[in-house]
Amino acid sequence: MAAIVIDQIHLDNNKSLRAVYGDITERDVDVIVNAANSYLKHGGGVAAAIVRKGGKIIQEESDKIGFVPVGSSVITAAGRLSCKAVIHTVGPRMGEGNEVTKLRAAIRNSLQLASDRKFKSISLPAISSGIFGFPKDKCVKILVKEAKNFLVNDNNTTSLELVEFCSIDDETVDCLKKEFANSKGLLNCL
Ligand code: AR6
Repeated sequence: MAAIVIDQIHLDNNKSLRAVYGDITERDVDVIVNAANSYLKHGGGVAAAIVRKGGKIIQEESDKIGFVPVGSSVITAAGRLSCKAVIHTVGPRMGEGNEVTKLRAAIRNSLQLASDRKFKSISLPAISSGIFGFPKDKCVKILVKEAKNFLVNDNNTTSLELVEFCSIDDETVDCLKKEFANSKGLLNCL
């Protein structure tokens, strides 16, 4: 499937946010993010797609890591994927409590880990908003806000130049379109 860039926001500090309609396993970025569970058993959703395309090394390295608390992120090889690594971040399951705080942490920690590894570009899926049931529109708002804050606040330190949100889900893509339009409006008012 050929990816379509839906929209892009260029921040003042030469860093960018991008929304893409496509398969995250095919993105040409330094690192992609997997929406994982705490046991790193990549059985369904985007996790299964990543292991299917990248190969069993990703599941093997995940098994060596073992347990990851909700809101935290770890990194493995990318196998046959074109990116250099995969960051596995654990979002909350809807209903477990404190979901917004946990989702924000899951996003921030994946951006921080990418930055610690000196990566310049990252692609994230709509973490928690599939099998884990977090509302899609709220997820997208949190994704865009956290990424924007990270790029602006970590201006002097982060290696990241491009944060991309990638989705194959039509409803999520619509939410991304709206959120990017809203964010641009806000930026223009500054
Ligand atoms: N590219 C981009 N987005 C995708 C792709 C893809 N190839 N495949 C799915 N999505 P989910 P979660 C979208 O369920 O809610 C797994 O079993 C999907 O449409 O993958 O955090 C894990 O092992 C949705 O919008 O993640 C965990 O147990 C978004 O990615 C659990 O699911 C996230 O959906 C995690 O559930």
